[in-house]
Amino acid sequence: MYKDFLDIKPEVAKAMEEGIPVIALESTIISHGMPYPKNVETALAVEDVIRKAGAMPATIGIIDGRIKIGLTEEEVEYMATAKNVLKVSRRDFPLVISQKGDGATTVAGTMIAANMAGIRLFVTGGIGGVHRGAGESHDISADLEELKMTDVTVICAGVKSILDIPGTLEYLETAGVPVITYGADEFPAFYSRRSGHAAECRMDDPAAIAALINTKEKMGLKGGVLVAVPLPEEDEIPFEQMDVVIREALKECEEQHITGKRITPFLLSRVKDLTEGKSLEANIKLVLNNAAVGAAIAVNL
Ligand code: PSU
Ligand code: MN
Repeated sequence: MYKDFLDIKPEVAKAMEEGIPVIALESTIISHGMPYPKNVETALAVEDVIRKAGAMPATIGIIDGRIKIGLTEEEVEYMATAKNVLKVSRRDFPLVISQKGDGATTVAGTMIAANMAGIRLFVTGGIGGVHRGAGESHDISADLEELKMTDVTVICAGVKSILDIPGTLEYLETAGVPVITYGADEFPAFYSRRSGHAAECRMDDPAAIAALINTKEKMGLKGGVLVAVPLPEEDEIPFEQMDVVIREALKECEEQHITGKRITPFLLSRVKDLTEGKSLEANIKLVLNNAAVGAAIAVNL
C-alpha cells in the first residue's frame, strides 16, 4: 500500500478526522528556492497564515526515506540546512525512498504526496513550466505533467518570466488543466501582477473556485487545477524591470552550462542577487498572499 510510505503528522491526521481542511505546502522552496534563514521564517509564516484562516497546513518533505505529510518546526529547520537534500519530482521518488535519503518535494513531488494523503489543495509560490527555448532544449518542467494527471489544485502566483509564459499556458490548455486567474484580467508573472497575457478564466470568489474544483472531481476528470493569484500591488516588481534581470540570469546560466534540475534554483538565486534581494522579498510576500487565498478556497471546499 502506498500509504505505508507516509508519516502523517498527528495534528494533520486529527484535522483530517475532524474535517478541517488541510493544505499542502512544498519543501523545494525551502531547500533549493530561498536562502537560510528566510526559507525557515517564510515556511513557518505561511503555516501561520493558513492556521489563522481556519485550515491546517501540511508541509511535505522526505526524511530518511519517509514521506512526511506535515513537517515539525525542527524538520523544517533540517530541510533548510541539511546537505544532500535531493530535489524530488516524480522520477526521484523511487531513488530517494529506496535509499532512505532526504528529499525536498517540488510542485510535482508535493502533488503526488498530497494526493496519496488525500489532500486536495496545495499552496506554493511559483510552478515550473515551459522554459524559454524549450523548442531546442526540451526543458519542460515535470510540474506540468503532474498537473495533467494528479487531482490536486495548486495555488500559485503565476509563472515567472524565466519561463516562456505563453508556451506554458498553451501546454496547460493541451493538458486539459483549468487555469483560473484570481481577481485579475491578466495572468500574473510571479514577481509582477501583469504578464501581457489575458486571463482566459477570471474568478473573484473563492466559493466559486471551490465549486469548480468540486465539479471537476465529481465528473471524474483527472488532473489538477491551477489558480494564479497576482501578488499585492505594493509588493510587485514591474515586468519590464524583471525582464532585464531575467535575461542576464539566463545568459549566465547558459555560459556556465547549468542543466536539468539545477536550472531553476540557479536562476532564482541569480535573480535574487541581481535585484539585491528585492526578488526574494517579493517572493516571500506572494507566498503569504497565496496562502490566504488558498485558505479561503479550502474553507469553501
Ligand atoms: N519557482 C520558484 N521557487 C521555487 C520553484 C519554482 O519561484 O522554489 C521550485 C518549485 O518546487 C517547482 C520547481 O516545482 O522549482 C520547478 O523546478 P524545475 O523547473 O526544475 O521543474
Ligand atoms: Mn527543467
